Amino acid sequence: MIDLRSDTVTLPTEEMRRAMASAVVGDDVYGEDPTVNQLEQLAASKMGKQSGLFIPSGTMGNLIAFLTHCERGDEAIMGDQAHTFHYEVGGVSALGGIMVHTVPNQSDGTIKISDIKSAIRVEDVHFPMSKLIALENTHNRCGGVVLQPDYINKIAILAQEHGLKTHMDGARIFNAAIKLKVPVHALLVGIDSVTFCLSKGLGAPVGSVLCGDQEFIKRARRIRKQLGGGMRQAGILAAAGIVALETMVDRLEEDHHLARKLADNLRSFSNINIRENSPHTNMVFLDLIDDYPKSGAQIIQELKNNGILVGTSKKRGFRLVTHYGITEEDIIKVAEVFTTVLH
Ligand code: TLP
Repeated sequence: MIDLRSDTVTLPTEEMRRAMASAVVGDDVYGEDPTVNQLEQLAASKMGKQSGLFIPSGTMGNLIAFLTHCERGDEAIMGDQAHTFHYEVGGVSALGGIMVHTVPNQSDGTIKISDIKSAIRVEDVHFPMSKLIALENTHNRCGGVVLQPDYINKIAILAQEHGLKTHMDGARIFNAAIKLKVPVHALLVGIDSVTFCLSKGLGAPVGSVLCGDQEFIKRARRIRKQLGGGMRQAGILAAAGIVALETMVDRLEEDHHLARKLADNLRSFSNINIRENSPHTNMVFLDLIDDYPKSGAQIIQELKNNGILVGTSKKRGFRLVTHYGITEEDIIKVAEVFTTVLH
C-alpha cells in the first residue's frame, strides 16, 4: 500500500529501534527517567523555551496547554479551521470548561488581527474572560500552509498588550521551519507555549513535547498527571524522539519536494482541481470537479483497490500527505493509478 492518508503513519527507523532497545530509563513520574529528561531539554532548546514536557499525543499536548493557561469559564480565541476546534473531540470544553471563540481563518492560515481584536472581551460582569489566543503552524485544514515569523510575533505582541497568553499548535512546526529556512525558535518569538509532534513527519512511534517557561511546565506537569498522562519508563519512547530530532528534521524537505512533484503530476487531470497554491509543505489537497459523476467515497475505494490510501477533506475532496515512507516511484505510481480511476 502507498499510504498517503497522513504523516502519522510513518514507522520508526532502524536507528530509533536501536535507541529504544538500549535506552536508559527510570520512573518519569518521579522525574527520574534520564532519557525523557534529555528529550525534554533538547526539545525546549530547539523551541527557544525554558522547559519541555513529554506528552503521549499532540491532542493531549494542546489540551494540557489550554488547561494550564485557562480556568473554567475562560475563553480561548482560535481560527475556525483550527485542529483543536475540529479534531480534538471538544476536549478543551469537555474537560476544561473552556469557551472556544472562533474567528475566521484566512486561506493562508492566519487570522486577521482586527478579528482577534474584536474577539477579545472587555471587562464586563456578563462576559467570560479572554485568556488565550491559539495559532497553528503549519495549518492543517488550510492546506499545510506556513505562518510567517512576522505575523506570529504581531499576534504575540497583541496578546501581551491585552494580558492574554498565546499557544502554538506546532504539530508540524518543523515543516514550517524547513520551508522558511529558519530555526524553529524564530517561529515562536513571544509565544508562551508550543506543542510539537514527534510522531508525524519526524517518524517517532509515539509522542509530542509541550514547551514553555519553567513555571508553566511545572503546572502543566500536574495537569498531565491529572489527565492520566504521567508515564513511567517512558524513556523507551523518548529515545526514539531524540533520534527524530537529531536525524529526521532536515529530510522534511524531501517530503515537500515529493508533494510538489505529486501535485505537478496530477495538475493535468481535468476531473480534479488542485487547491490554490497547494502544496505549501507536505500536503496536497484536491477536489473532484462539480459535474464529475463518481462520489468521493467511490474514488477512495477504487484508489484503495489499486493500492493507494488517501485521506478525505470535505465531501468531494482529498488530502494526500507525503512522508519518509513515500518514494519517487510511489509518486509516479499514484499518477498512473489516478489515470485509471479518474476516467
Ligand atoms: N492531525 C491528524 C488528524 O487528527 C487530522 C492528521 O492526520 O493530520 N494538531 C495538528 C495540526 C494535527 O494535524 C494533529 C493531528 C494534532 C494536532 C493531533 O496530534 P495527535 O494525532 O498526536 O493527537
